[in-house]
Amino acid sequence: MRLDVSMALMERARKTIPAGVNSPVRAYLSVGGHPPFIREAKGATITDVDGNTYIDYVASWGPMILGHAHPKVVEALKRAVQRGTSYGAPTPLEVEMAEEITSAVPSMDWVRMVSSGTEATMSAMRLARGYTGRSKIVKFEGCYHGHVDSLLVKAGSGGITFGTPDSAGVPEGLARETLVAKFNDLSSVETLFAQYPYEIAGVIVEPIAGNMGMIPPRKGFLEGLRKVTQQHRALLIFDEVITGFRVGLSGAQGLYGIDPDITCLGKIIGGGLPVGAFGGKSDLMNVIAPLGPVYQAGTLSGNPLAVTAGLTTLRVLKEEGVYEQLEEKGFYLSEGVKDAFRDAGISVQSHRIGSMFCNFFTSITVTDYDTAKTSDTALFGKYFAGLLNEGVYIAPSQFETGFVSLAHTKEDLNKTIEAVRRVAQTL
Ligand code: HOZ
Repeated sequence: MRLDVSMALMERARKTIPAGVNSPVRAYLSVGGHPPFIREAKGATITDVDGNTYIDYVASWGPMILGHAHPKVVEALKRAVQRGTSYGAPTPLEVEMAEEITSAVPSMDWVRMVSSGTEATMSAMRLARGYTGRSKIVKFEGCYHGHVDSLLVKAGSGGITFGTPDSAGVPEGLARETLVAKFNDLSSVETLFAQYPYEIAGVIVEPIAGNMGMIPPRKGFLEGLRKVTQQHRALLIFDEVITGFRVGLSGAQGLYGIDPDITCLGKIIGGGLPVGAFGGKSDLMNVIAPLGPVYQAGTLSGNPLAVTAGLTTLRVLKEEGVYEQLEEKGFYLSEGVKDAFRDAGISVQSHRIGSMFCNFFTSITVTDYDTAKTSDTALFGKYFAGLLNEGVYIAPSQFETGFVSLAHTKEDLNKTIEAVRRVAQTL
């Protein structure tokens, strides 16, 4: 595969953009090789500037659940763009969006739109602190909630990929307000509540961890979080930026039957345009400005294009049988990949929930940050490079999640399984 044009672009990009990329994992520093620069995407595939086409399982890190350039989304956007791109004023569309979200996610009576997942978690924390009058937040090792100062402590995604889970530039005083517990280990949370009984404003968690690879919650873990936060009058914040509308219409909270106090959304609700949202019960959201003292605002919040793409996406997702299809495709791919690794004699921990998946190159059961880190990242790098060369595009880091979309056909999945089979034999 030739990447000449991409390589030339990277050389040019490095002169004006740090590492040539606008988000660290895209630089391929942990897997080696050269990132293809993408020219266009359609359905389940993306095509780079050298003309190579790949079956895409990154899906823009989650949003493209319908596949790329879905005809309904494209049509809706074409119509919307002619009506202007931003007004900085209320629109009928954002009311529809709020109605769609709150009817799908029962724990959310009210929702505020923002422009990214990072803004959603940042605002959710401020809300938790403003509502409770407390300052400490509990997060989990390896969970990533965007690049919010207080949450870049033991962070997943690029943090774990590049060995910088605790970012520089976060004042010590702020980092001290973040307490870190172990994912899937309720006792580590109880210990923190015992240590700081009246100081914890909230516990923020990705109910299905998706930024240290994909790790499902253990049975009872989320229920336990719900209980312990209620006992201590702290708020439970679900970061469903990845899982919202991905594992079902009501997200991971619907799947596991837990009502958090605050939910953060992003990715899918923007249909591929920049978006985020946070919300909860009305008595809680009532403290948000201008009704209450917790300030939060944004020029592009509820942007008409982003909301149009998101609304159109949500309406397709509400059609009958959509999540069943995603489940079938996810199952088919994951079983095929597991067989391929088994036949090649490679020990892999294969995780999947619906259309989210991840393979860890380790023989140890992966349940948290420490066990995720037992994965052989050098072997992952070889696997990644092999797949890219075969025309299969997965995230360039062991510590991310793969996504199947509605656009993946049986043929795409079979081609992928065959590619994995060939690559696995070379590892
Ligand atoms: N940290 C993001 C995924 N978890 C990557 C975002 C990007 O590079 O676009």
